[in-house]
Amino acid sequence: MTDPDALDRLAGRLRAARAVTIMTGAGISAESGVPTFRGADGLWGTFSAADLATPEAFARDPALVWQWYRWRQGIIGRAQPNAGHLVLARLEARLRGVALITQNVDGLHQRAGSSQVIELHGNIWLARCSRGCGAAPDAAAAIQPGEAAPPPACRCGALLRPAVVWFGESLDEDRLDRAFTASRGCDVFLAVGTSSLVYPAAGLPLVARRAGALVAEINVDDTPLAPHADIVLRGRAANVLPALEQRL
Ligand code: BV8
Ligand code: ZN
Repeated sequence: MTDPDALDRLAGRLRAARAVTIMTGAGISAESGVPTFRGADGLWGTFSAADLATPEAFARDPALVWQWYRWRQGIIGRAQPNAGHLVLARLEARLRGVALITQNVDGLHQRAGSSQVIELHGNIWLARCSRGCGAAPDAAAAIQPGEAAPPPACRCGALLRPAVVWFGESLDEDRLDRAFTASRGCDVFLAVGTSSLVYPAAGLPLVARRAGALVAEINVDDTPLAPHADIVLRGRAANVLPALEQRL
């Protein structure tokens, strides 16, 4: 059971806040049936995200990388936003100055009704040119029936790639700037369902803390962020977020 005093404390600070920044990771989509990256149900058996979510893996075997992303699209396409996603969407209207940053590429926050989502690591439903010819990201090309379909090609002849950020790749500067601005300018920073291992995202709560924000975490397990958080709520996001909303 999550600590009711901690829930009350966080609810009070959220109500009083002029600006609230929320950052989510794979844990918020776990109850929607989307595997997390580092959990026991980790993504895709013998392969790990570190093996496949890299430019090197794509250069070496684009068909395998596309197969992995189509397998994930299949799961995400059948998933529904869960109670945690829905609470965060409602908080936009209930609290002041809400910014939602996500490391997830599943698009479930948008399907839950969140309107301003900063997708730090991109979106699995978009494909872009692997040569960077400037062709607009192509949603249709990213979604082709069956995992075994060959990798889609750009009109310039190069392969299309999933429009996500791989390990060793820089994040989109504009999105990163907006995320840093939201972290520096908030009174409360709430991290939900992230292992706080992947940078630069994992550095954002510390940016908020240095700027004087209250930092809170919702997670089923311990994380490297917990010792730096003012409030730690141990529990599943789909349970803790509704309990928090009831106290607002
Ligand atoms: C970059 C998109 C500049 C693709 C992803 C050494 C030290 C520091 C940094 C580095 C280093 N070596 C390399 C780096 C940089 C590297 C990095 O941080 N590596 C880490 C692993 C050490 N970062 C990068 O490469 C980034 N780029 O830095 O550019 C640069 C350039 C060149 C060279 C160096 C630097 C790019 C990072 C983005 C990678 N792309 N995904 C795709 O999705 O396919 S990362 C991937 O991990 C996902 O985006 C995911 O969102 C992200 C973070 O994982 P989480 O979301 O936290 O998920 P995870 O499974 O880990 O944890 C789930 C959590 O939920 C757990 O805590 C669990 O307890 C909890 N949970 C589970 N169920 C629930 C729950 N909580 C609540 N309720 C539940 N029900
Ligand atoms: Zn192209």
